[in-house]
Amino acid sequence: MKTETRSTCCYCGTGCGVVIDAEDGRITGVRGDKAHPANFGRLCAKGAALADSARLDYRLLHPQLRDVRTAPRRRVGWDDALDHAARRFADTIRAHGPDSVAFYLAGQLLTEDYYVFNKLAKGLIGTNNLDTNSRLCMSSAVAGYKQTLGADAVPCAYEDLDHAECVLIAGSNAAVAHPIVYRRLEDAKAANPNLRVIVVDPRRSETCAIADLHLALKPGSDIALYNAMLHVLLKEGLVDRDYIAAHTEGFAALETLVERYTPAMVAELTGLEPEAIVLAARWFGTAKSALSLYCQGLNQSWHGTHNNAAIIHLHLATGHIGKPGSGPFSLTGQPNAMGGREVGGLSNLLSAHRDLGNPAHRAEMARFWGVPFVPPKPGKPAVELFRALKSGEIKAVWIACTNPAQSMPDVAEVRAALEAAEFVVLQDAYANTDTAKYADLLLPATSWGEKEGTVTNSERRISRVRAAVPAPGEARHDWQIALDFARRLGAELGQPLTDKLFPYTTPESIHAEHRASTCGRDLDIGGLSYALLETAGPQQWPYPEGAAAGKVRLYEDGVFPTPSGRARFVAVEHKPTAEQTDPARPISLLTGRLLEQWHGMSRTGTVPRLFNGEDEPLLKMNGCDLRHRGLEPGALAKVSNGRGEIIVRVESDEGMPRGRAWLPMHWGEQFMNGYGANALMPAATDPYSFQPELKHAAVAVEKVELPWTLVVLRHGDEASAADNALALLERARPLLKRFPYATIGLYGGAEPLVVLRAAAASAPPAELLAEIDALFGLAGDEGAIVYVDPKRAIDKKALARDGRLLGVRLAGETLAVAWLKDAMADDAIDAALIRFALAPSATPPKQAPAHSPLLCKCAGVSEAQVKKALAAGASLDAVQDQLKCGTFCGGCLPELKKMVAAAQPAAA
Ligand SMILES: Nc1nc2c(c(=O)[nH]1)N[C@H]1C(S)=C(S)[C@@H](COP(=O)(O)OP(=O)(O)OC[C@H]3O[C@@H](n4cnc5c(=O)[nH]c(N)nc54)[C@H](O)[C@@H]3O)O[C@H]1N2
Ligand SMILES: Nc1nc2c(c(=O)[nH]1)N[C@H]1C(S)=C(S)[C@@H](COP(=O)(O)OP(=O)(O)OC[C@H]3O[C@@H](n4cnc5c(=O)[nH]c(N)nc54)[C@H](O)[C@@H]3O)O[C@H]1N2
Ligand code: SF4
Ligand SMILES: [Mo]
Repeated sequence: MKTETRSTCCYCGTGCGVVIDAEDGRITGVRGDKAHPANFGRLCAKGAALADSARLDYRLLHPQLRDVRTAPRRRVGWDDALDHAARRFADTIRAHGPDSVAFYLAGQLLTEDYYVFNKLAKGLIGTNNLDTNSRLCMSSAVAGYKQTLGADAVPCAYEDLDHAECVLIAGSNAAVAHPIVYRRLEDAKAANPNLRVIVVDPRRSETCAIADLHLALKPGSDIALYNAMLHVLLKEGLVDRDYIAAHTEGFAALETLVERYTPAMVAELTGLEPEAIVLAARWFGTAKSALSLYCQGLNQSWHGTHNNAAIIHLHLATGHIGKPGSGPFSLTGQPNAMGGREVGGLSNLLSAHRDLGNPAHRAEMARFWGVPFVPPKPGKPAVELFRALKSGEIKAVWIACTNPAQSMPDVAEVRAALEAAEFVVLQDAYANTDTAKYADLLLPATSWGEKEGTVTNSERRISRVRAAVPAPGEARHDWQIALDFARRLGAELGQPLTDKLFPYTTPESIHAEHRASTCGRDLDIGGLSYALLETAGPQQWPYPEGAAAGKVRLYEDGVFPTPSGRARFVAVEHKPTAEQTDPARPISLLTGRLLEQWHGMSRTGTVPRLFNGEDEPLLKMNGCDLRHRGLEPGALAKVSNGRGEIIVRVESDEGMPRGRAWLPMHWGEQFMNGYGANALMPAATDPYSFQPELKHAAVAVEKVELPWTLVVLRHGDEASAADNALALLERARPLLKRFPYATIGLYGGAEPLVVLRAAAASAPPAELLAEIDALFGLAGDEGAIVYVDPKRAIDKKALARDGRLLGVRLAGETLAVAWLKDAMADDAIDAALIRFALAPSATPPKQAPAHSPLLCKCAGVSEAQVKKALAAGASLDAVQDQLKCGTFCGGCLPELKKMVAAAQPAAA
């Protein structure tokens, strides 16, 4: 049976609507939902690949338990698993009190999942030790909004992009991290050529492509820049004195403070030209409407709250808030970063934007839940939570939907904490994350495409998430797992209230309770229901009872949710990064994201074409810095500081100013030998938001001599569950630990390759090569050609069947990879060309068909494929229909139309 299900993309906070096609319980396709107001039918490369990632390889399908750390986990039933967990938690709570246990969750859970966990911890157990990865992500945005505007609410909407005259993008690489928001900005700029875009980012990111002005400030110096912009606005009479007088407080103190932040003084602090600072201020101040878009470049800082406040000040001082095209727009990272905040999913928050520190709020929630009290003691925020786990203050931890062994800063410490813990539960959809090996109990959760609930995107819009296929294996929904555990724990603890506290039978019943908890609050959604979302589609909050629609924009009346009704200016001062470079660690390391990958890659790492941009982690640096270290582009370097070290390949990038380097956060132990970027990042935290500084570390970058190199390129047998590319990759993962440098990944499209890269100081013993050949099905002589030169430690092997090159293992010399990887991915190597695979040459044989560059990243379609279709007479519509190119994000449409025009001049 074929079905069509409307749902929401499970990746970024843009919150794109999708239509899932399924047949006989299998997801067969995903399209953008044309009716969804976030994306109007568009999807980026990750969203476009959702159907390809909807497969069961690597999924966790059954609960697994180990009684002692040293034993392997065994498969158990759900009853055994949850009874065991309830007993362990109850024993710990009885012996050491409620604060000896903790929950660590994620902004990728649905609002309903979150709600049950929050009630379980704060209502049933009586501990506020419930924190989430939003602490690593949005907590400085929360604190920044609350300090200035009085409530944690994004006042803007996507449609403001259409009305803005100036857009200030600060510490956001939207082109990569919020691609459909970026597409909407491109549209706005095309429609209004006078729209000015300023990008504030220490490196020339992909987003700078749309910038009229790029301010490549010194890492961590944002406050100085925004204070200086305010200084210029004041000097040039560009502030709105009436707005300040009518709707704000605290301006006098800030006005005095920014007196010192002259463009000349701030040029020193930021490394920018004074003229550029003045220009940015003038553009922002003279525009009729100004919108700022910001994200982790501001949040992930040990002064992230004040980074946020400093940019919000610019809006308050100019009155660029509460009007079409204006406002401080904090882009949310995860699909439900906002929903988590709504239910109070942080250790200092309570349901519906209530504060744990507020006795009246605690009393309200205790009444609402029907529990005697909500404990007053604040819970531990993420970094402290893991420290307490290491010290033994917290003994048992329940982790759901996040992978802290990779994503937390100073990750060696976090791993030590997980080792030290008495009991670790991990509730994940995938079995192979870096955190999994620390779990005493692994619980299989359903995931995107299988579960029901709601999420809230960056513009406060609540969308439904719907199941298109049944749960795989024994996986259960996150809310069900939390509920079932809560009931058992309540029974263990002899809590008579338990059944009354957890009566839910469906996500809808949980949502109804959450909705009731918001009535009268700033995010009031008393007028929303599943039924309304069904008929009227996604809605923005607030949406109180009786409302006809949600609110597009907040603070239009200039009244703010503070005691005085006025927004507040905060006296914010420049502070450098937590760690300063010095002669021993002279490079300032930045970390962030790639378009095609999502965090620890548990899902995106299963889709070959999402590796076509980068199949190994690349450290980007300025060419001068590389030369200075004797590093050629493509060489291997050790990146280190006092916390750890990793070996990665370097790439020359002239968009990197000297003294800075950039590393993606995606690679962890599943795809490389090493813990990834967070081996290096500091756990320094912001004093208000407790968000750690995941963006900046001081490091040394040195050349490493690992002259012996190895590359394996191997096609999987996609018809075979045991030998497809994903299965091969899984089998080969243990090899990562056998070399000082090693990475593994996928590559290509329909006939994907597994790519293993390794390097060592000298050739390893022959047995290791034999082991690799055996793992990759390259052992034996049938269909194989070999080239061996023992004197130069060169040993190469290629395996072909029926004239098709299936795999190559190059050891000792690997030059051919430069062309061979693409040629194999294109399936362009026939019998006549196979011997070239073993030749020591980085240039392709002239008989080989040329590799065609990708035209459409989202659909993975090359220019050659389009040309071929056009040559056969296809129209634009037919090409799009056949190949799907240009039907997702639309970024390649101009190029595609040009190709159509060139092929069919008459028709065009
Ligand atoms: N493709 C993809 N998209 C994603 C995600 C993903 O994993 N992959 N994750 C989602 C999540 S959870 C989040 S939180 C968002 C993050 O979205 P973004 O914050 O936009 O992405 P990042 O790459 O983390 O960092 C953004 C930029 O901050 C810059 N930056 C670093 N230091 C500073 C500084 O001191 N000042 C300023 N002004 N800029 C600085 C970096 O150079 C980088 O270009 O992305 C979401 N979208
Ligand atoms: N150096 C550095 N570190 C960073 C950042 C950075 O910019 N630089 N960014 C930080 C930020 S902003 C973030 S948000 C974090 C993200 O870090 P994590 O939260 O650790 O990243 P994910 O890989 O998204 O982890 C989500 C996990 O949930 C699982 N999962 C997927 N769907 C479901 C489901 O429906 N239910 C359950 N139970 N599990 C599911 C996935 O398999 C995956 O293991 O990383 C932070 N770490
Ligand atoms: S922009 Fe891409 S990743 Fe983000 S929600 Fe839309 S399709 Fe998903
Ligand atoms: Mo995030």
